[in-house]
Amino acid sequence: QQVTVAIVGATGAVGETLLNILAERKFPIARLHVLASARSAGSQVEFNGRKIAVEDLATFDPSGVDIALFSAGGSVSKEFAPKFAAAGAVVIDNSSAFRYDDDIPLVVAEVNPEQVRNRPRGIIANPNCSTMQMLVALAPIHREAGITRLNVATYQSVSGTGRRALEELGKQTARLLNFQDAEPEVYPVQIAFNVIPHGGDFTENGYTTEEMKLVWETRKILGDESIGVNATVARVPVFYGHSEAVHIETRDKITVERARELLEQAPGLEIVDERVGGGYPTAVTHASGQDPVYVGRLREDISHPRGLSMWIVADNIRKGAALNAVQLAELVLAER
Ligand code: A2P
Ligand code: 11C
Repeated sequence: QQVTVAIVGATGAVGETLLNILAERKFPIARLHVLASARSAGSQVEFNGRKIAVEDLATFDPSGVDIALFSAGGSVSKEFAPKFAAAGAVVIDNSSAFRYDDDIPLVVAEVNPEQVRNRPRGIIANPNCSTMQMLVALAPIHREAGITRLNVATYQSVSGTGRRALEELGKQTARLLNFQDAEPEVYPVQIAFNVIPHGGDFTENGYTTEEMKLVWETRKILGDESIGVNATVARVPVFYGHSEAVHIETRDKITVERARELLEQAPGLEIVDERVGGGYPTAVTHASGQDPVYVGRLREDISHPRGLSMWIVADNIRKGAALNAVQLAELVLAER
């Protein structure tokens, strides 16, 4: 049965990928509305080889929309997602606007899919990209051995910040290679040829919002408020694909062999773990443009009796955002 779908933020980095993934997965669309701000209303986006005119969200009537995929930032979601839900749509929201509300499910398709049904407000939240990819890998280990604490350092690509950041990295790189100066605009300091230990905004405890998302979202999705999470988020000059060095401590000892066995069976995940040069996943060689979460560098922590270390990489725009949103939409459709 075919449904009416609206994409809010269709001209953005995630919006474009949402359109591609809906087409790739042959999502049963009867009618598609592509929405953005008045700035781009009237321009066109491509869907399945066709051009579709962008409509202005501010004046759009949501009645008749079955599923709305929002990716236009938190303030747009706060204002418009409840209106779409009130008009009868199931909203899948990629922003952080509702993620931490108790009556909003926060769902990774491979980890807690049953939670999509639990949506009294008609809104389902899509997790942040860095939490998403980490939990596809950690959930199977948590179920078996109980993760008590984890340390994660992220290496996040600029596409996570949006289209303007993709342009900034390209332009700065070209200018610097031509001996011109590169004034930062999107990021507080130069991103080309640099690493910036900062994502989101600073909070009172010295961590940034991007770091605290890893804390709050991990606990909510795994349903365990006792897990200790210590995160450092860095932005790196990579276009697509977030990488993460993750160190976990478990309640029960788990060997690297057993962890590999569990991950081999885990959905949405591929292991690339040869202990030779290039025998590990990277953003460019594996993740960019691909659906799976890739895990490599699996090893037992030599400094802790129940510790494991690993390297987790995924395309932040695909599994980290658009793909999971479409998977959630598929779960909603399957209820019908
Ligand atoms: P627009 O093209 O009209 O600015 P990105 O994260 O890649 O920068 O994309 C953000 C997306 O959110 C774009 O599609 C952008 O549309 C959309 N957007 C931003 N602000 C609004 C708004 N106030 N109303 C509707 N869409 C918005
Ligand atoms: C980044 N994770 O890479 C962010 C982008 O909470 O959904 C997505 C922000 C969010 O900057």
